[in-house]
Amino acid sequence: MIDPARFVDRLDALGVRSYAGVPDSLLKALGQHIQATVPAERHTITANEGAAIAMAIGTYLRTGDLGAVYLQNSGFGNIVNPLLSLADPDVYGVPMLVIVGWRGQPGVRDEPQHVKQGRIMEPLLEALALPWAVLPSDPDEADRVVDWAVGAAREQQAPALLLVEKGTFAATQPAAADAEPDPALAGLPTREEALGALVGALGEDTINVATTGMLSRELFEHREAHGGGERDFLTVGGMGHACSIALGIAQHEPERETWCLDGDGAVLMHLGSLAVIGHHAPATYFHVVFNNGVHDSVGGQPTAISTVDLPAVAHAVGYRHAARTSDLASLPEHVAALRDAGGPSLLELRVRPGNRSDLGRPTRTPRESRELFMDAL
Ligand SMILES: Cc1ncc(C[n+]2csc(CCOP(=O)(O)OP(=O)(O)O)c2C)c(N)n1
Repeated sequence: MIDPARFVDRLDALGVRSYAGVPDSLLKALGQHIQATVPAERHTITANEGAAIAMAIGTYLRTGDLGAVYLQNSGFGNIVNPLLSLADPDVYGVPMLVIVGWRGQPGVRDEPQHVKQGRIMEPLLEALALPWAVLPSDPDEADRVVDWAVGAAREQQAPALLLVEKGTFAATQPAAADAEPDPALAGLPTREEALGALVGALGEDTINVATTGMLSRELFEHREAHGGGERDFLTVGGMGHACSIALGIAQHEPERETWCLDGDGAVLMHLGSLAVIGHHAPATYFHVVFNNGVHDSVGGQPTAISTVDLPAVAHAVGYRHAARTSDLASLPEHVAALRDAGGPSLLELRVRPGNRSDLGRPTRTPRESRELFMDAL
């Protein structure tokens, strides 16, 4: 296994000192080391993966230095556009290093949403016709491959990509459970408590579209324990698109309410979609953002939400009503206020990071869930 400090030091010695990316559980140890040691002006957690490629382009344009980008391969689709339309040697020829976490690698058990993306990673990388390699987990071999990739990027004036298998980086930080709890968060409910209280307040008739990550898993477990949930759609992949899936449903469903249960990282990933929801303004569309300030599902790395006034954003893009709370006892009143105002309306629910360690995963296949959902509608 590679010590993340050694990897970052090696890049530093090669002149690669700026980082941008969207966090990945498989790259958690590397991300934590970057977060802890690289100054904020040289490390940006971007809204989506394409923006990280764009930042590396900007870094190169201004400094002539290579930027490093990190992402989970589920975000690969988001980088293809700026890679091929801008950074590619056939266009501007911008060198950079792109570090891709390989979920769904053949032979490694993973969730359904990662399996095909994982299986076709190598042919996809071949198709890009850019320099790429799998990062070896042996530290000395890894050094050689990193040197080669940075050299190839410079020589070919091209992005070079490193595919990273599970378990390549050694964990160096204490587990979240050992870390000191943040006193500012102590009074906030957990996402799971807030989710249980919200679905209770919504009643049984709504259509619910849940965002990517732990929230969907928590909703599935809640339904397993308490029943219901026939009209829940779990957005197991495609982070950031739950709100547009809900819009597509609401457009064709004028009778029932459609509720999008979103995350702060996910809502920021494609924030432009809020403007489209506000513009089309379906009266049956409701949006709840569970804001824990971080990408909790992949390791708790911060999002940019701490400087965002989400209700103000919602108002500004045409939502009829928007509010914020962390008080679960007030949820029935908030739900009633959203319903009275009509859609699109938004509630920001402040919750604290973290999840149950024994949280399960959906036991139905996505295809089965989709069929049940459509039958229920
Ligand atoms: C396009 C894409 N990029 C990255 C991921 C990996 N990923 C899954 S969940 C998640 C974090 C979601 O954060 P947030 O919406 O704030 O919800 P939380 O996990 O905090 O509940 C990330 C980065 C993904 N599934 N898809």
